[in-house]
Amino acid sequence: MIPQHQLGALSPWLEVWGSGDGSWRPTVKATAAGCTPLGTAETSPGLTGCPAVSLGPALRRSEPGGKRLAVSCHARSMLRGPAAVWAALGPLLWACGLALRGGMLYPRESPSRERKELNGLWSFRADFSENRRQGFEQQWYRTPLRESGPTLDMPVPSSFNDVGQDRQLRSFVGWVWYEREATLPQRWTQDLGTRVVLRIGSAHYYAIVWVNGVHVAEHEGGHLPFEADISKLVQSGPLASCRITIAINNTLTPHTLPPGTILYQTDTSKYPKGYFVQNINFDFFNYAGLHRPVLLYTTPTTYIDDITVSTSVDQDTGLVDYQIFVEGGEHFQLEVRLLDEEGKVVAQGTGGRGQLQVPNAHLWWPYLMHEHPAYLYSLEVRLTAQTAAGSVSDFYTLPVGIRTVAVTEHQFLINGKPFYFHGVNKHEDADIRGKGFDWPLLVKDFNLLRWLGANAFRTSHYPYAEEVMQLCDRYGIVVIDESPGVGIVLVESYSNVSLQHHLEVMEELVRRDKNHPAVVMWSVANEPTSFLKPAGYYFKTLIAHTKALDPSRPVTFVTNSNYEADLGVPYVDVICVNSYYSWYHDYGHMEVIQLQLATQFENWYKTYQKPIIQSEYGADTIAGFHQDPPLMFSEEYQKGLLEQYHLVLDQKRKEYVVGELIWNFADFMTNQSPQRVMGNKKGIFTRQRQPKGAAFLLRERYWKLANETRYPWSAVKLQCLENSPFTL
Ligand code: GCB
Repeated sequence: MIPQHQLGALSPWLEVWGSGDGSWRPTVKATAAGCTPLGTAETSPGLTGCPAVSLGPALRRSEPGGKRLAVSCHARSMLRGPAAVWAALGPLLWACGLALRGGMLYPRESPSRERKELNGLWSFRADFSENRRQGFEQQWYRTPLRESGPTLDMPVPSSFNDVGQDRQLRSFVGWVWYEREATLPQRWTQDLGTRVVLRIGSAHYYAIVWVNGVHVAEHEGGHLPFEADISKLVQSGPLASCRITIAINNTLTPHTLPPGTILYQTDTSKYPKGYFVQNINFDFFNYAGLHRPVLLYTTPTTYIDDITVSTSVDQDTGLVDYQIFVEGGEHFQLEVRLLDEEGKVVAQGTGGRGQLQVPNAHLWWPYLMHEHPAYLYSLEVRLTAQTAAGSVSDFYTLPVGIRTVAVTEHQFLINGKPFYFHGVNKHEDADIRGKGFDWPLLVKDFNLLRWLGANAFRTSHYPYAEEVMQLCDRYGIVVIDESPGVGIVLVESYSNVSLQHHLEVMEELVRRDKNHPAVVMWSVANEPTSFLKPAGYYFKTLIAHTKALDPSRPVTFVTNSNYEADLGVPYVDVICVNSYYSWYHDYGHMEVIQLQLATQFENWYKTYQKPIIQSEYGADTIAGFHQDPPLMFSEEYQKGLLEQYHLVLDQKRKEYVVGELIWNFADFMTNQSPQRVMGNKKGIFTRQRQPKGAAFLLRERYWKLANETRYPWSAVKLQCLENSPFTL
């Protein structure tokens, strides 16, 4: 049992526990740790169906860090069985889930919008105090961080783990504190018609934000952006600068995504007092910090808050349905224009929703599927609002690709044509910066993808930076967009608290990525224990919710369960299967691969009649290890194993297999273990992006596949010419 005072130190939220008597008047048991009660309070049903929670004084005084209210149904209700619980709770949780408000448009400059990047060096301190709460007890956010103790220089964006020489910081679990001053242009602080927004691209895992000592935002989950309107704060005084403080906690629990657990070691003959480690069930290092750009941007006070675009095709005419959401005012007009790549207006409209028709539309095609892939139009939105101060305008331009996606019993169709995924799985991972966003790395990766002839990747195992998705749109690299639902293994991770959070994460992901033509499918999870009893309801709910959020794209999760036992696959549109024949079993016996792989495909297909993607396969390989005849970990073994897979894939892709994604694009860092030699070495490129032998093998294969599957069929052969491939 974990000592409660210590759990309290690490777990940043409160929970609301339902009484589960069916009437939904749950009592609130608030805990700073999910364990230690701070107080109780009665609740009453809210208007939206969400429980309106009124908190007792103990709770209102709750410690910093204890903020999030989650809805959970435990104990007594569970005794009555999941079905009864869900009959009562399901609709409520859905209603809560759908309550996510506001848009998350990527902050672009326009005549009405400015942006100021806050990347660079921030002040930093990890709270090594025993309960990790000294920062809250001493209110480090109140005054400049340097006044409460020593600070380090920390680059942003970057993970904090690998930039220093301190072993303890590398594996630190708990709260870390970031701070920097930002000087603001005078107009931002003096023009009350300007809205100033602070945007954080990704803070892993739980973040609390203060500006000039005032709490402005909180967010759970790395990998997705969040923001705070700080206009009032920066416009209320004589200051032309503001101090931004961000506290981040990388503690994972069974209910976070990804989940994790804290293990306290209490045997004092073996471990020092208070010793604990964080355990995870996923195979990558839990890098933490401010991983993506932090920036300030402006809009007018009446502004374009969100745009949703969905496209379809009627013969040669492209149809662009749009919906625009405005905040901050009631009286406004909206005009939209769609421009082609030459800047010519091809369609226009007015109002908050409508359909634009584009005769002879250039469709958005994947890389190597068409001679002009990735055609992007620009949707220019202009808002004119009447305010007390007169008329103001807001402008936002969104890239739009016109394309369709569909799934049949045995095909994945893009623009009505069969699409075969030949690509990779990636990680956001590199030396020193960890998961920190880095343009040179990103451009290198895209150059390698195109060199390889890859037309797709999966964002294994969490959403990637927005800039990555933008490049996919521009280059035609098709994306299976995955949530951080990786390592869902424990039965507690199927609880209602977990499901509620997972629903919210899917909302945040769809809200962020819905307009990217490159995104063709959502993946809600990777390798969950989908054979466990609660998995059926969990995935049914999660997938249905994701489809409700975005009816235009198929939804999947990636399985490694047995085809007869998997309780989630009945709900997916495409079956994504991971397998490691002759790697994690039958070690060294490549001769069994063909039989085992063919059986795998046949079993899944005969059970479900759905298209299948081989979503992972591969072998750890130490670059430079050679052995012939091949032995495990040599470059020859990696190539040999892939070749065996390819023999079967070449048969089954004529039937119902619609893709193959190698594990992995590049070597990446993991936790230390006897199975990992400074990380996972299944990359076809090293962590420094140099090719192993398998990269050349795959390159030959992918270009051959591209030539077989391109559209429109022409006599012209595709060839890779440095960075600008294409036809000869
Ligand atoms: C898997 C996981 C991936 C691991 C990989 C491996 O099935 O999805 O996260 O890294 O296997 O190399 O074991």
